[in-house]
Amino acid sequence: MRTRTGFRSVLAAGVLLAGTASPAGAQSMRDVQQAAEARGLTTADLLAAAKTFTPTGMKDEYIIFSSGGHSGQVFVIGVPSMRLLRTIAVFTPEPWQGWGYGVGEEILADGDVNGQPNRWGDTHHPALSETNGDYDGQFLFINDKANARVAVIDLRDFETKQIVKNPLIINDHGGTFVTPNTEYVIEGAQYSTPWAQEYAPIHEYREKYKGSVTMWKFDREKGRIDESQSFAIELPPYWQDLSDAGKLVSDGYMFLNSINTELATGGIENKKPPFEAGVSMNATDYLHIIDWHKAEKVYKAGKTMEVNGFPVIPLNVVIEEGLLYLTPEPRSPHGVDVTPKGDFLVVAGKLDPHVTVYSFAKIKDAIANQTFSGKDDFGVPVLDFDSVVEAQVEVGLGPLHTQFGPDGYAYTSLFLDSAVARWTLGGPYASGHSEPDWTLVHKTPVHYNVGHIGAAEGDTVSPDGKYLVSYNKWSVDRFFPTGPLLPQNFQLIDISKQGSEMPVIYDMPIGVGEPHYAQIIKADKLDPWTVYPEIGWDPQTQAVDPWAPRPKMERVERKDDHTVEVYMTAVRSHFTPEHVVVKEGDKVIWRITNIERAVDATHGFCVPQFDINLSLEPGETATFEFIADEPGTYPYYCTEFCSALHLEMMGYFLVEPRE
Ligand code: K7E
Ligand code: CUA
Repeated sequence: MRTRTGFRSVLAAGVLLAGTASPAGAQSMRDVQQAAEARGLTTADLLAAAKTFTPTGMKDEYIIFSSGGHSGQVFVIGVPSMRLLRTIAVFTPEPWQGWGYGVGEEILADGDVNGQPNRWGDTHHPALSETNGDYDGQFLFINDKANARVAVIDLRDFETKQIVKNPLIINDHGGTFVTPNTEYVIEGAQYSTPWAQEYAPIHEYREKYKGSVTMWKFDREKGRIDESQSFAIELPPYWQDLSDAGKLVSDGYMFLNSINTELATGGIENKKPPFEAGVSMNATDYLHIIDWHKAEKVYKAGKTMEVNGFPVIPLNVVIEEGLLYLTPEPRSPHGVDVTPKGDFLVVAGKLDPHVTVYSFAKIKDAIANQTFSGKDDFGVPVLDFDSVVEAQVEVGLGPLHTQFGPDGYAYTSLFLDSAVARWTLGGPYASGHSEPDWTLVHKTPVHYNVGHIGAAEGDTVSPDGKYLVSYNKWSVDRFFPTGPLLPQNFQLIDISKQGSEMPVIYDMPIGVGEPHYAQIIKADKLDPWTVYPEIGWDPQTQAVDPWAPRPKMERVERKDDHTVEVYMTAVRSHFTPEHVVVKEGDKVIWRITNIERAVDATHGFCVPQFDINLSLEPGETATFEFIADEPGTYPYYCTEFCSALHLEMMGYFLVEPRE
């Protein structure tokens, strides 16, 4: 709340500074004072502004890659300015980038679900590619929860290169996450269903409905997921949820939490317990501990079954080979996050005010010594809870997700408290901070109902600290009300100081989607192209297209009675050719190259009536096809205001009627 004390402290600070400065300095200090006073700003506000205000030309130190929720896209945001730099079109067509209107359609179509186009996605968990457990800035992966799809984005041009549809499952949620050298992109399932979209009545849940995790092999050379080297692991029909890969000491393992170990099937309309009650009936669910190194060997040894053409290690083999162990997790668990050294796993129970910290060393011992408290209903050994837990830290209400700093601090989002908790990791981390081990240090209120949080490089082997962003679900009263649909609120928190100083320093309304997780990478780890490497570059293959039109080769060529090929170039401020004449019913194969080499000299290209809309970045070539089935006279034009004579950058597409 703003009080008059705020104004007075601005004045006091101003007077203090003014007293020590030159006359010109004193005048500008008075100007600052006046401007602050006029807007009711406190000294804390001025300090926050000094930490975040980014004058023209200054670049951000970190870059956020944020999921876009059911917008199906990814957002790129600078830190500390909190400016939205770009959207990356992924599962949803996007006109500004020309994604899905002549270009990108084949990649989008690879994500079709049994031949049915689904031109949106529900993106939750972006994962940057890693080398030795650290972000390497090369690729970004993201899931679509609604249709169990995974997309690959190349960070040389920030464009989607591949979408794969999981052939086994309908939804995913425990992904994407990568193994420490991006050997695999992990996609855990969510709501159990029979394999491959088959029908089975709900009363056959226990027998027919399946849990799973899919290991997508990533080919870094090709920059694509290699579906032919990928496999899945069958799990009990729990609802596998968020997952994380082990690193350093726990490399070779992965961890998935789960809900609905009750196997609840809902049915409130038939007086059955509703899902929300049925799924949270038990005091504990199961953390899944999976040895993926071993699973890879089992897959390569061929101990798999084929489901819908995809290799799956069946649950009985999973158990026999010792690939999977469970251990209890308290009260509706959600996140599981591996500490930077890989030695502990932090699990938050949404209905438990504690986070539970598991020791990986204790897990290994319990597996070696078979310290089981029993087996689950499907025969999977359950590691004794007390034998594997290191600590339980009371952090507050509704804990969800945890991130890490470089100084032995962990941060957990508290959905119900609307706060971010800072607490201390124990053991080898104790030297980094002055507080005792495993203790809540501070809570910073956020606005409101935080889901995920992201710290700078906060889930790598070497977190940076400095900044943490609270990805809040609700903004309520923070901004001008944009009708009943309000933006979410990303709040930047300064975590550079130890102890209880952890202020919110910026609010960013995010009115373009409903993000979940986001990762924050040091900007200097990214090395994107400013123009495509050579003229005639095809971003879909990341290579020069031999068919790309070049200057002096522009033409309209009739191939046969029903096919016409167009070879076109674009440069400020004309397309060549400027007349394209075809006959009604012709198939038109249109190739166009932006031959510019200047940074940011992007041309757009649209053909009305035929739903063609491209963005051609410097050097880029694109090919699209359509049937000219509507005779008429259609101006095509450049949609990017590229030059003083941009309005003149046009031509006529003439479709002659056939007799
Ligand atoms: Cu907590 Cu889908 Cu990661 Cu949303 S999930 S918040
Ligand atoms: Cu090219 Cu406008």
